[in-house]
Parts: sequence; C-alpha cells; structure tokens
Amino acid sequence: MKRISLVGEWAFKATDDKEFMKATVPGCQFLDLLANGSIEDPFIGRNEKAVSWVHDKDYLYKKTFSLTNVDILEGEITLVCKRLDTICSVFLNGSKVGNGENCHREYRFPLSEYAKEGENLIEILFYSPKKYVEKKNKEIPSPINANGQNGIVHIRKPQCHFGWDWGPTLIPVGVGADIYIEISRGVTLGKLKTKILKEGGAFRIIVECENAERISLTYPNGKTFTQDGENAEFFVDAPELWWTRELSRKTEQPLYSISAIKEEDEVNKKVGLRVIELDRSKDEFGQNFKFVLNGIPLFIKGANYIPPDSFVTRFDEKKLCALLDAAEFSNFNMLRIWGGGYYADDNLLDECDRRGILIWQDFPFACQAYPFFETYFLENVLEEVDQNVERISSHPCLALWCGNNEIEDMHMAWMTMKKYVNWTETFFYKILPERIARIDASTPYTQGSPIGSEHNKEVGSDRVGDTHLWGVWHGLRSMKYYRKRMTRFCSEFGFESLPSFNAIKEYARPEEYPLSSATQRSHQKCKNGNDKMLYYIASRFRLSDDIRDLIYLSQVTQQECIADATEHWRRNKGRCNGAMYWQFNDCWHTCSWSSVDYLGEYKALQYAAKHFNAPLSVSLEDEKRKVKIYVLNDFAERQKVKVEIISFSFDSVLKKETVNANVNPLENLFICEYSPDFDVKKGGLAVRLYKDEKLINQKTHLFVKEKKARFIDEPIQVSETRENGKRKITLFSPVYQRLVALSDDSSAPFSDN
Ligand code: BMA
Repeated sequence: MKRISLVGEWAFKATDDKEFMKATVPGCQFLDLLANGSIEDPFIGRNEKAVSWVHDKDYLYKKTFSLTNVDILEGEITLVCKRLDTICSVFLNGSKVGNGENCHREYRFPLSEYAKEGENLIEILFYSPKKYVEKKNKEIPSPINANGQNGIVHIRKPQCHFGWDWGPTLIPVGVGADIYIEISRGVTLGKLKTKILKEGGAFRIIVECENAERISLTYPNGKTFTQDGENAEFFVDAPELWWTRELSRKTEQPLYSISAIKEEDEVNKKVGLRVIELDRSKDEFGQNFKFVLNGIPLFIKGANYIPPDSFVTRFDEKKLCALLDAAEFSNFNMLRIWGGGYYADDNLLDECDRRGILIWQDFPFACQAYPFFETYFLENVLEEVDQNVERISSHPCLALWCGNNEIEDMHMAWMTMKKYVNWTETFFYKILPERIARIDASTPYTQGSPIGSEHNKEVGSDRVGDTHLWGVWHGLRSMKYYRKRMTRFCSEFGFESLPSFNAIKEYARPEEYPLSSATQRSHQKCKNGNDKMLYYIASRFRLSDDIRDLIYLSQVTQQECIADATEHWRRNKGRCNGAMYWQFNDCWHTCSWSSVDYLGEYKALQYAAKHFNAPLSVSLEDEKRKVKIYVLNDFAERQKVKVEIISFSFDSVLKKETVNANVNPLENLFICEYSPDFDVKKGGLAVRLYKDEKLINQKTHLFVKEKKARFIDEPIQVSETRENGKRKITLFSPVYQRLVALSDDSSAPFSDN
C-alpha cells in the first residue's frame, strides 16, 4: 500500500473571490483567512460579529499531486478523507468524484477513473453550512433552537458551531483532519476487528483481519504470540487488568497490542482487558445508576468535555495532554464527551486508555429533535454510527454509549411535533441500540442524558437514571439546594466564573474590563450570566468592581458551590454514584462553567477538584452550627488513617483532637459530630487526614459567611527558592488566611492552590 499525503499547503478562495490564497490543511476557512490577514482574530473583542460575513460564502480548496505511470497502471487509487467539514463536492481533474455530507464520517473516494500520470488536481468545494441549514429547514421545519440558528439538526456537524451558551457563532468549513491518496496494489489488509470475551478469570481475544498472513498479540510486558492467517484467538489466562488510575495506582494502564501483517502492510490496535458495566438494577431508592469496573463499584468523578477550540484543527497533542494532565491532577476518573460537539477522536481515546480515564460518549445529538423520519438523514446517521462505533468500541476507556444530550429533557419544546417525538423514541430506544449491538455488544448504553424510567418519563428524577441539576445557576436556587437532591448520578451541574486575567487581557482592552462593557457581554453567552454570577458572589463575599477581584471572587464561589455538591453526593455513595460537573474546558475566551480556561489556566475549581475528588479524603457535612466529619475511601483497599480535628481562632490553635480510624475498602466512615465552642466570627474548624504520618487531605470550615468573619488583616509572607529545576513558593502567615490564591504570568499550574 502506498500513501501520498495531502496534508500541508493548499490554495483556497471564496467562490466569489478572484484570487486564490495560501491555505493549510488540516484547517478551516477562518484559520486560513486569519493567516492571510483577511480577517481579525474572531476571539478578540467583538470580532465574532465582524467576521460573520464568512458564513454566507462557499469556499473552494485545491491542491495538486503527482502520480507515476506505475500508480496508474497497477494501483487502485483512492482519496481518503478522515473529516470533511461538512457539505462539499469533491473533484479530480475537473470531474466530480463524490460528495461529503457528514463531519463525523470518514470518506473514501475511488479516483482511478479520473486519475492520470503526472500532475492531478484535487478540488473540494465547501458549501455554506448556514445557507444549507436555512434551505433544509424551509423544506422540513424543525423545532426552535434555543442556542442559535434554527434547523441545525439537518447538518451532521458539531451543533455548537452555530452558537451555544458558552460558545461563539463561528461555523468552520474545510478539511478537518488527515487526507491522503491511497494506492493499493492487489489484495490489501481489511479492518482489524477484535472481540474480547471474559471467561472466568481469563480473557479470550478474538481477532479477524481480512487477508492478513499472520496476527500477533504482544503483552504489556513485551511477550509476543503469533498465529498465521486472517483469524486468531488468544487466551490470556493471567490477564493484567485495565483499571482507572485511582484503582491501579499506576500512571500507565496495561495495554495489549495486536497487529495484523501482510507483506509490508501492517495494521495495529491496542486493547485493554477489563469488564465495564452500568448497574441499573432496582434497589431501595429506586433504580441504580452505578458504573462497575471489573466487579468494583465506582463513584464517578469528572466533568463534561466540549470541543476544545472553535477551530479544533489547531488543538494539538500538546494541548490535549495538558488538558488531560488537569483531569488527572483533579482525580477525574471519567470525562463525558458531550453530545453537542464531536465524537472523541483517536488521540483523546489513546491518551485516556493509557492514563486510566473512562469515557462517556454521547452520540452527537443535543437539545433538539432530529429528523430521523427523513430516510436520507437516517441513512447518513447510521453510516456515521457504524464508523464511530467500530473506531471507538475497542478502547478500554469507553464506558458508556449515550444516545444524546437533553433531548427528552427538552421535549416539551416540540411536543406538538408528533413526528419528531415518535421518531426520537424509535431512534434512541430501538434503532440506535440495535445498530450499536451489531458491532459492540458489551459497552453499556443509555438512550440519552438525563434518562428516566422510559421515554419522556421520570426524566430528572432522583429515583432513576442520571440527572442534570440546573436549579442552582439557571434556576437561581441557593447553592445549598444540591444537599436536598439525592440523585443516583449527577452528570451535569455547574456554576460560571471568569477566565484568567491572562485570558481577559487577550480579548479585552483595559477600558473594556468591566463586565458591563460590550466586549465582556459578547464573551458571556449565557443569558443574564454575569448578573447571576454577581448575585451568587454577593451571597458570600463583599463585591468589587475590580476585574481581578471579580476573577478571584467568581472562581472561589464556583469552587465552593461545586465542591459542596460533589462532597454531598460522595458522602452518600451507594445511593449517589457519580458527580460530573459542567463543564471541564472552554472553546474560546469566555465567562463559562469551565474549570480550565481557553489558555489552559486552572481556575480555582480545577485546584479544588483535586481535593474534593481525592480518593481518600475527609468531608465535612455542616448543618447549622454542627459539622459531621467523614472519611471517604474510594480505594479498593482498607485504609489506616489518622484524623486531626483542629478548632482554631484566626491567630491561634484552640484545641486539637486526634482520632485513629480504619476505613473499609470503597466505603465512607463517619468519624464524629463537632460543634464549635468559640466565637465563630473569629475562628473555624480544620480537619486533617494523615496516612503513614503524611498529610494527604485537609478541609476547613467557617461557621459564618466570609463577609461576616472578622479576619485579621496580616500580609502573607512569600518566599521563592528553586528545587531540582522547579520554582518552590512558600507562603507564611502568623494568622489564618482564607481561600489563598496564587497567580502569576505563567500558565503552568501550581502543585496546589
Ligand atoms: C446543559 C448542557 C449544555 C449547556 C449547559 C449550560 O444544557 O447540556 O447544553 O451548555 O447545560 O447551560
């Protein structure tokens, strides 16, 4: 098999322009226009609006490549496109070879009929998605879109490209991933398909790869076994199981490599040996929603992952690893790939396989009813489903296929459109699960998120399924509202905060820093978002109109809110079995629910998550003047710990009690109830957890709101040294300092904050 890569320099222009300009593939029209100086950066100021004319144009991309006489005579010549975004026509030497109509599908176009020796010209004409959606929606009206343009359900493209309550309306088109010419002579290797069966304590790995001469399996320790032919079965009787990072305690999880070979051609795949289940059995509280990995029940801790850039082709491996480092830093064991974006790509899946982070994959349908009744649409979707289920299902990190995001939750908006309602049920309750099972019969499936007991029944109930709790924030309920919700699994709950000052300095001039400026308002896509943020901050702290104070205050309020909710559900593990906050990351500079901003800077929430998600931690349940103290253990081993209970005034330790405890595997342990015997305006409670004499977790609690506390105003002494190549920053204060935040110009995260 010979490949000619088409990645790199292309030429492009709007169809109504004369001159071609330089383009870079993979990429999109926005990045190419920006590189040519034709537009200002859409992320800066209010340029998002200024560049909206781009959406009305069609764009033509072209590139030449050469073929030899041998290629022409002997080879089967195919154009392989890993992602064409989205509605497009493909030409070779002026003849049409095919169409693209789905950003989530890979396309293979046979070229042999039009290919010639020497120079060949590839042209791809990308049609305006905005105009395509307008036209389709006239033909087949669809429900109102609360987040942006109506009719986006007609195009198989990330729905958030048309605007969302954390994202701009920037609709890219272009060659969105790898693209190459494949010249195959004679018989070629087929797809490498694997099936993994558990048999007692052993696993059987069944492999098939059409036309392979031999297939080999390499263990994590490097031992290799080879079998001839295109089918092979390997029996692994002492498997190295794949675990989440917190259960394996390893930074790399064991993976088995499979390769199929034919002459010089080879296809490879890595697999992990594990069993993942979603326990939805009935119990005293209703119906479970609990992930079980190799028989171990998990409390899921993580967040929702959205497309990491409005123009994802510039989100490189380095940025991906930095983002997943943040997930590991904060003790995530799962990421939900939210249904308004893309399917998880291979890099993300490989990294999560390696690191031991589970993936909950929504199918890309979000907050709208889709026209499955239209045969052309349905067939397009089913091909997309086959390709992505085939590609993703062999990754050990895959924990769940979830039909969609919030379609049932929002069905009231289109309940009169019976065709849409009926087909939504047919597709997510029948067609899709059956289609998945043809390829992947072992990964758990839910029809959507949140899910109830049956279609459009008990959606959002605490008795059954998962929930998206937005009473706090969207519903302006008190942050303590979560304490009343004994949800089985909370897969969305969130609180907005401002991004880092470095981020704000990138998109706003100093005179535009105030939240009331038009620029700040254009970087806040949630209706009344800034007002809600100030409302909640004021419930705890004294307000300020200095932007740096507002960054700090919004971020500490966000972390307090998410921490309190998560710890409430962790303390009720068994009934509640997961807390995934909305949202992990950003796609541009904005005020949003994220815990890492677009620059990759950790907000207070990302740091706090390290502590409230810690597998072995203390948790304080405050009820008026009392606090119940717990130790939480998500490890599968018994833990011998020491708990220190410290009553302190703001300038001295008043009392220190120590409790030794043994915590059972995977269990929580109630330690004691505590009530303060000092002036609560001038002191608080600190609880420290030691294991093997090492301080591993600490929580502090004030019995009054910060704005009521009589803190002692004493400067914090800061000293900095260097230790084995790292900056070591030491803070000292003779008095208690609340919610200390370190910030500096580097975007690298601190070890704690
Ligand atoms: C849920 C998510 C997203 C949205 C978030 C914040 O609806 O599924 O659609 O961005 O809440 O509003």
